[in-house]
Amino acid sequence: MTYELLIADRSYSSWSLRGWLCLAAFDLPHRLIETRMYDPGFRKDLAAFAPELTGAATPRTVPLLRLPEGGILSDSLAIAETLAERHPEAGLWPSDPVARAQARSLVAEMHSGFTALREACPMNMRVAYRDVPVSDAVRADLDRLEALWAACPGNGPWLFDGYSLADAFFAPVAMRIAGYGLSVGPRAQAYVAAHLAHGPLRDWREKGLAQAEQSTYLRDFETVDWPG
Ligand SMILES: N[C@@H](CCC(=O)N[C@@H](CS)C(=O)NCC(=O)O)C(=O)O
Repeated sequence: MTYELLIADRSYSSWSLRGWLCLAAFDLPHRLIETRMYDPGFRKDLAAFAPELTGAATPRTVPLLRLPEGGILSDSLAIAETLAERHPEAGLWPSDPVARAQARSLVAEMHSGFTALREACPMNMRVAYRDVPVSDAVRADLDRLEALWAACPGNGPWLFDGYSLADAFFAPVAMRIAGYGLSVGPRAQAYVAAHLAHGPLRDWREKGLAQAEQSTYLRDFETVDWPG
């Protein structure tokens, strides 16, 4: 028995990516099931993944995690916390209690915030742009991200000592900064580069490129080569 994770479009579904990184970046065994968000079968796939949840309880979003012993989790934050609790040896959170509290706070803020950036720059791991206009609200989100990242104690490529759930939750933001060519300072650029070089994320992107493109996510900016 292993975890089962239902995800959608790899190029576009940022919450799917977070849910998957919570497993894949920590080598937790899982079976992946894939659906497509704009496919007429999307709702049916969600219902089929969790047949015990019916009516208004039927899941509406991805990712969905099924525990080996049963039980469905329908939110990436719950997936992160549950996996960390079940696999303390895998180091999903930093081991130091203060660092762990800081990492939890970052993940919670990512889960509930940065809406201007998320709305203006939907994740699209297939294409990179240049000269993307940046609103004041998006700039404020980027400034906040840079400040939060700079306040982290990690000495290596990641926010804490070793890859943690905080990095998993910021991976889609790093992809937005890379893909939309958003200007950030050298330290944040190095952090984005670490994500671009991260093996699991590169593998996820490659597999996404093999899927059909969704024109909904294309923007009318000048394109450049993917930076990673
Ligand atoms: N709070 C949820 C958000 C999940 C979410 O919004 N997923 C998007 C894909 S990235 C989705 O399933 N959208 C389909 C829809 O809203 O119909 C989480 O953290 O997992």
